[in-house]
Amino acid sequence: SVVRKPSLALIGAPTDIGAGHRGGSMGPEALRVAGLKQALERLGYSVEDRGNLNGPVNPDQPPVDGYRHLPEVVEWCTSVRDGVRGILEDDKFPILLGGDHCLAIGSLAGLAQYCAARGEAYSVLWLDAHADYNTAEVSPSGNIHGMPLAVATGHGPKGLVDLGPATPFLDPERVVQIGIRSVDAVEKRLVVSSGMEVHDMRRIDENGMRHTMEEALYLLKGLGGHVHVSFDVDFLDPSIAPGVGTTVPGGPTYREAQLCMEMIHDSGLMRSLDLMELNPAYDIRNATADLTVDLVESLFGQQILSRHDAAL
Ligand code: EXY
Ligand code: MN
Ligand code: MN
Ligand code: MN
Repeated sequence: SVVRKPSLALIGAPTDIGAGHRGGSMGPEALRVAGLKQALERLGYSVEDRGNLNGPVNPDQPPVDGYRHLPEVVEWCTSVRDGVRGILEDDKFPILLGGDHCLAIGSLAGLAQYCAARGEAYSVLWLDAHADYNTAEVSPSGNIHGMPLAVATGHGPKGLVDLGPATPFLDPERVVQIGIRSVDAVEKRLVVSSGMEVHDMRRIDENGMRHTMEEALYLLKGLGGHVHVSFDVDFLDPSIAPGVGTTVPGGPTYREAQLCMEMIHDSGLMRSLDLMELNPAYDIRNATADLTVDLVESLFGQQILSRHDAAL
């Protein structure tokens, strides 16, 4: 049977408000310059570019009560929430162009509102070098891009934890993380006790990417409902993706990353996507944006040869 390709809608959030370094605000445009829309259209998708959301400028201030730029982050995440929910309500597939990972609080809240209105469950596949599970009490930086999953699962400031239809708006038992290799001291304890399924780089070293993704996708398939992929580009090894704000050595190789994306595509589970933490200020010739687009093509079905036996 021919599966109808979803209509895709890009939405940019040009801000680095939650990050430790400036430059993520250029991420959306870098992805456009790298030809994201055209690449997806070549694969047969209809792609609408809804342009960029607006929000406050980055005031570049130190943390207040453990959070950097909390009021501005609330404004940006509210805008992202409404933009992503609007795309879903238009029966389209949202692709959020970041911008730093604090914005995933908005995309998750918008998805949660959409799913709650339909009595549907949702789960999250989180590709990242970082667990993003810090709280103000234990964060070494106060940067909210290190906190989105803690916030979504109810551990965060009032202005953010209540952005969804209820608090919490994400069940940690419905979160699978891939590629984790940088977790702070106390954050480790929070992650281990959270109930999230974490496939860190050690497990990937031992089991390989194929087995890791088979396990992850099997779990997500079993959970049922909408699957949201949050792709933090610093998931990738810095040797292939230097254009990010927070590099961590020892990430997936180009081939491991391609296999990861192709297996997500083959599973048919993905219903929405974040492309986060691209920071072309740390790049030359926009190479990381080009690589990101290349991997997104695999997420949406590009294959080396016509595949005869899908991985799943
Ligand atoms: N764990 C560190 C912190 O909380 O400041 C670094 C977080 C980096 C988060 C990037 C988006 O993935
Ligand atoms: Mn992240
Ligand atoms: Mn990260
Ligand atoms: Mn390609």
